[in-house]
Amino acid sequence: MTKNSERAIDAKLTRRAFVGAAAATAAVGLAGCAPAATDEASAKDEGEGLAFTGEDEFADCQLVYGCCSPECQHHLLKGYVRDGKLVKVESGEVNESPACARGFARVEMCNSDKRLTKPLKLVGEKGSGDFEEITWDEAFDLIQEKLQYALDNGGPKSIMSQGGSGNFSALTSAFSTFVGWLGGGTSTSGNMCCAGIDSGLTPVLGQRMQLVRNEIANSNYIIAWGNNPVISMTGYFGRFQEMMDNGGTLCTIDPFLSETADKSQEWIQPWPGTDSAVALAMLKVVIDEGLTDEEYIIAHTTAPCLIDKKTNAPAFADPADDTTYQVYDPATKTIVAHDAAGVTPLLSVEGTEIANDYVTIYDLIKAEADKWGKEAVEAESGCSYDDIARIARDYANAEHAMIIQNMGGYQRTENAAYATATQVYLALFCGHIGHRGDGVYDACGSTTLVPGGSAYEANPDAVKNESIPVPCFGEWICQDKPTKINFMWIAQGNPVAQWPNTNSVKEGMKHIPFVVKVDMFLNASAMYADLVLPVTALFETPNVTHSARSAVISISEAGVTPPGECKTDLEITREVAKRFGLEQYFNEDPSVYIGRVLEPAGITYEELAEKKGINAWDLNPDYIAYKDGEFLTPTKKAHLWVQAWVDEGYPAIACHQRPEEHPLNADSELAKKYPLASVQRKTRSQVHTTFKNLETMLCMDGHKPNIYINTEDAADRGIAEGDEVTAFNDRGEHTGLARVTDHLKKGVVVLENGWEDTTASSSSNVTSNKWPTLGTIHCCNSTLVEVKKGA
Ligand SMILES: Nc1nc2c(c(=O)[nH]1)N[C@H]1C(S)=C(S)[C@@H](COP(=O)(O)OP(=O)(O)OC[C@H]3O[C@@H](n4cnc5c(=O)[nH]c(N)nc54)[C@H](O)[C@@H]3O)O[C@H]1N2
Ligand SMILES: Nc1nc2c(c(=O)[nH]1)N[C@H]1C(S)=C(S)[C@@H](COP(=O)(O)OP(=O)(O)OC[C@H]3O[C@@H](n4cnc5c(=O)[nH]c(N)nc54)[C@H](O)[C@@H]3O)O[C@H]1N2
Ligand code: SF4
Ligand SMILES: [Mo]
Repeated sequence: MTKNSERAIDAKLTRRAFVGAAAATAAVGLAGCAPAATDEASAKDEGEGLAFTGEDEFADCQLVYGCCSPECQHHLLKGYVRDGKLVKVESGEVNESPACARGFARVEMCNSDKRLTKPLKLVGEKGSGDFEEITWDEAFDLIQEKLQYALDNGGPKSIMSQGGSGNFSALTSAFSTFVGWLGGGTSTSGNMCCAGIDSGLTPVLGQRMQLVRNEIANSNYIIAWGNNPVISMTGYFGRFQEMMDNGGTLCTIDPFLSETADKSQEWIQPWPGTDSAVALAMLKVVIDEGLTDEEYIIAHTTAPCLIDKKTNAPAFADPADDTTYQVYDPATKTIVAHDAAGVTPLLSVEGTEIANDYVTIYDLIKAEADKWGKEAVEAESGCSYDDIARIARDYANAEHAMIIQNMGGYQRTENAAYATATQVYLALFCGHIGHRGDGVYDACGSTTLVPGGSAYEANPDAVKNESIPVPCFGEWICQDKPTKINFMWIAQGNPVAQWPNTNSVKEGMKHIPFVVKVDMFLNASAMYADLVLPVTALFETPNVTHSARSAVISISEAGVTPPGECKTDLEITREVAKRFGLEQYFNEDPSVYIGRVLEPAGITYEELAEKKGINAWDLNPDYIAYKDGEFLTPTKKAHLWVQAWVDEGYPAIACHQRPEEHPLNADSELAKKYPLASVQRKTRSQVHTTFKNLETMLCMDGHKPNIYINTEDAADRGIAEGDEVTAFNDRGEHTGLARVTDHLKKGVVVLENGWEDTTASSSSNVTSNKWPTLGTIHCCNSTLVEVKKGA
């Protein structure tokens, strides 16, 4: 007999509901995994099996469309509504890939009895959970009073408005626009997600966003570098499978046997935070064995451009114009403009008559790669050189090859900017960018294909104040640095659970006199707020998603009756704005704001309202990222020497720098005390903390966090499979169940992202909040811990 957890709960599946296992999960949405529901199902299973009854039990329902838009794949979902209640969810018709179990769990999310229904005012200490219900009028009065206090006692810069990854739809962030109209508040800097791409790829290629997802199946060799698309890009993993079915190879670089590594033909396990050494070693193989695409490098990158040895900076023809790179023309033995017609410049000027004064950028990159020969890279990464060299050759020799970076876990390591950039160097040196089946990939969506507009009019005169780097949040807030923060508004994010070093974040929250949290649930951040406001959920909120994660532009309709007194983010902002005489910026009907977002793409509100979703590929069918080697930099070439890195105090050529918190720094006091490298992973039952509080999801992955530990490391600590264990360091503790495995590099433990201290124990209790780093990186995957048995 099938285990309860694996069985479809509702045996009476209709044809429409029977869209794979997902629909079964939709039915679970209302039932959860309560024994009563499963017992009933088991009776049905034994009696009727999964018979198709022919009845359409949802025929009487109204349909409502909505875009599932946490930081994920932004699927358009089709909801079935009966008597104002959401009863079923399916994947929308226009999606490029099927929606997932989390999307279907929106049934449980909408109907959850844990939903906030009324404004809550804190009456005890922050963190105590001691709240009392108040009316919206009282809530708005309180907000007005506290905002006025902030304006009178520190000005607009003493106000923070914090978003997050909970809802990427355009109308959600109204309050941040409102703070702009107050004059401009203080924001945070540093991307908690993928700062590696922001700081390592963007300056090289000129733009962060690239859409190469549609080319995955056309590739012959793909490296999933420190990311796990089976879980984090579920909808598109079929394309990787198709690539493999066509004879292509998937290679995963991950210290852990992730679900993707498990499906790959190649898997290497570097130490966390050593990916830049691995990439440079691969580059060395490619250069030494003549596998580079010289024609491409010369035509489309700054590799042949000259660096003046005296200044250590590019030899610009016009020092005031940083696009006037120069190269050496061997035909005329002269230095000429990088874009001079008919010139084939030298990639290396070693041994030429200008060698005393100049090197090329290529020479500098080669010197960096040369540091990572067999012995060095084996010692640093713990991987075999033969494996690294084979992967390098196979990648370079493949007709079409990709490096999938997405928003990979390696980007949440201290050297993430250079880890990303060295992978980009590798792709450029092999000419694997700008053609069908090629690419260096960062997750993206419709905004790459067609432009989008802003929903709300922003204050052009809003002051941009000094920001607070997220890793320093707690510390700076408590020191009133750079300014005293009097008021904080948090929507779409859950910083107490997701920002590094939870205890310091909690201290910061306590120090701010008035914190407002707008959410569907009383989560970890709401527990540290002075006022909690209930917001409407998907299917209850009008919105539009023209986004950075899906090629489909989607509408969100309000067809479900929200519980209690929930309001939309726009409605809440409108009322606050009214009290400050700024309601004119938020007074329109949502359809007007949706129309503004769509206008630059040539789409009207009415068209989207009718079609529900529009695939932007249809509007730009010939798009290929960096087609024909044209980049979005001022020179249109890929910039391999990066001034922005120098400006932050780091080298201009990407290199490997070992993270400070690392087991290889064996002499450091920290590594002696906390010898294990911990990294984080996403699971199928959450997008960060979103979904993780739903029974459906807890049934799927268990009610407690898993802590993966290598068999030998576990034995050394007397830990057995399933034991309750605690990962800890000076910052805090994270408790979970030991998963003892050989499929994890010795010396590394894997912690799960998305748990909150309100329901279990958050892994952010231990994560590193190191700062400064190049690009203000979230260093959660450069965290040392020790693990002990017991809670
Ligand atoms: N189901 C689900 N899907 C999601 C999300 C989610 O929370 N849940 N979140 C979305 C978002 S916002 C993001 S950013 C993406 C993240 O997508 P992924 O990057 O795929 O997710 P992670 O699980 O954080 O990390 C993937 C792998 O990185 C490995 N890793 C950690 N450190 C290192 C390192 O130093 N080097 C190498 N080579 N590997 C390392 C981990 O062992 C892990 O298996 O997923 C998106 N999709
Ligand atoms: N320990 C650890 N920390 C991490 C990571 C990790 O792997 N490990 N990953 C990092 C990454 S990659 C990312 S992207 C960040 C994500 O971190 P966050 O952006 O903080 O993500 P969530 O925890 O999902 O928070 C989203 C919140 O928005 C709420 N929400 C959803 N829709 C709406 C809406 O319409 N209106 C309002 N007002 N609220 C809404 C949800 O209920 C939820 O509370 O976390 C980072 N932090
Ligand atoms: S959670 Fe992500 S993958 Fe799942 S339906 Fe929503 S957007 Fe799609
Ligand atoms: Mo992320």
